[in-house]
Parts: sequence; structure tokens; C-alpha cells
Amino acid sequence: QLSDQQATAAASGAAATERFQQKGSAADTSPERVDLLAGEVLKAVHDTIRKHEVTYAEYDALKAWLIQVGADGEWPLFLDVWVEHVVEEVATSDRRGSKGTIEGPYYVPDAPRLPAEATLPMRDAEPGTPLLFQGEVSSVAGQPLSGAEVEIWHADDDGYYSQFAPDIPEWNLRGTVVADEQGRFKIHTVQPAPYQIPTDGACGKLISAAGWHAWRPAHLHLKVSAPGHQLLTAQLYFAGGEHVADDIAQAVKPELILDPAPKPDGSGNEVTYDFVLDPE
Ligand code: MBD
Ligand code: FE
Repeated sequence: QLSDQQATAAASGAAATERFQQKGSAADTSPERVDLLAGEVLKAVHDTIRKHEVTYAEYDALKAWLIQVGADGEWPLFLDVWVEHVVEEVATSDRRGSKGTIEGPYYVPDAPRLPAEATLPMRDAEPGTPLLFQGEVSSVAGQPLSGAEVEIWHADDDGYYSQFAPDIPEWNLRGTVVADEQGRFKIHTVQPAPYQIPTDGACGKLISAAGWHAWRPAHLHLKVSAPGHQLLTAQLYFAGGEHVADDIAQAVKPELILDPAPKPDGSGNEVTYDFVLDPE
């Protein structure tokens, strides 16, 4: 919990770094593969230095910046914002079911399990437009996937994620919804706000030094799974929302844009979106 801390780059970065380290990741990569990949990346760096006659002052600025990325705990943020989208593209290129996109740095496993129709854990009077997000999970053959799990997590109306910003209940706007026998789910939540990369850390420094902007469009994160099927990691965005066309993380795909409509009773918006999972 970051209860007595500020919503700083260093605090959310430290939480994201700790989360990633707990996950443990030990790819068994051969020396030949490391030689190939590390060699090619380094050669690309050398080529850039020669081509643009990089100076010692610029080299020292790079060194200081890389040190700061680590000190701020921002390696998860940096990699997920500027690199992960290409890894995801390569990893899922042969899928026939629903499109996915990057996981990002703020996933936490083992969120509270909820029934097929559920309201995500939220505060009393959680700010934001209420959203009913519903749909069904099926196989590429059109079979409904009974008991599929829909993990969902998203930022609040201020753009903050529970467990990565202070003073938010632990599982706020996070849940694991278990679909019914027809693979259907109905999730009551609130619409998230666009997300701004922390501006006070190393990633923010790169963004301002390069004259970029720091924004991701508002998004819902999802992991959809069912036995015998490939895990789908996705995000869904909102039609017409800010930065849908210029996501800093380059993680928007046309298939991932929701267009919610006002509910007939006036209590917020609703939208239906179905997921199709590829076989294992
Ligand atoms: C996010 O919320 C996010 O989803 C990504 C990919 C990067 C930074 C913050
Ligand atoms: Fe996110």
C-alpha cells in the first residue's frame, strides 16, 4: 500500500518494479540467441552514434538518464510504454480470435473473484460515469466458453490505479469475473480517465526533452481465459476519447474501440463487447 506516499513517479515505479520482480521470469535463452539479439541492438546504437555524430555531452546525458530510470523504478513503465507493443504484435500475429494488446505495468494477479454479473470493488460514490460492460466469451468455432474468466483492471476517474497510487483501497476497480454457462458476463464499473505517464520521473524527463506528450487514452485492461484456450490480454478504449489516435504506448487497434451508449434509464452508459479465444 502506498497510503502515506505521494503519487510520484518513484512511488508508483517502485511498486511496479516490485510487482514484476515477484512475478519471476526466467527465459532460458541460448548463448547463440543472446549473441544475435544483444549484438544487433548494440550495432543499432553504434550506427545511430556514427550517423548523428553523438557527442560526449549527449553520451553523458544518456548515461545519467539510464541511471535515473533505474533509481525511479521506471524500467517497467519505460519498456511497456515504448517496447511492449511490438513484442505483443509478434507474439499474437497468428491468432484468429479477438485482437489483444499490451499488458502494461499495473496488472496484479488474484483480484477478488466475482460472479458473472458483478460490480467491481469501488469506493462509496466512486467518481466517474457509471459503465455497464457486458458480453460473452466464445471459441473461434463459436462455442460459448462456460466459466471463462474475465480479469479486469483500470484507472479511476483521476487516472490512478489501485496499488500504484496512494490512498486507494487495495482492489479498487480490479476484479476476476467468472462468466456464466453461456460464457456471458455483466460488469458494472465507472469509466476510467485518460492516463498520464508520471511527469516527475525519468520517463517524464524523456517525454519533455523530446517534446512528446505523456498521455494514454482512457482504457479498460482485460485478461480473458478459459481452459484449453490461449490467454487474451487486451485493452479497450472509448470512441472519440482524447489520445485514442495518439497513444504514447502505441497500443490502440481499431478492433479495441468501444462506443458506449447512454442507458435508457439514464444511469450512465452501457456497451457490449464479445471475446473470441484461440485454442491452445
Ligand atoms: C498504463 O496504464 C498502461 O496501461 C501502460 C501500457 C503504460 C503506462 C500506464
Ligand atoms: Fe493502463
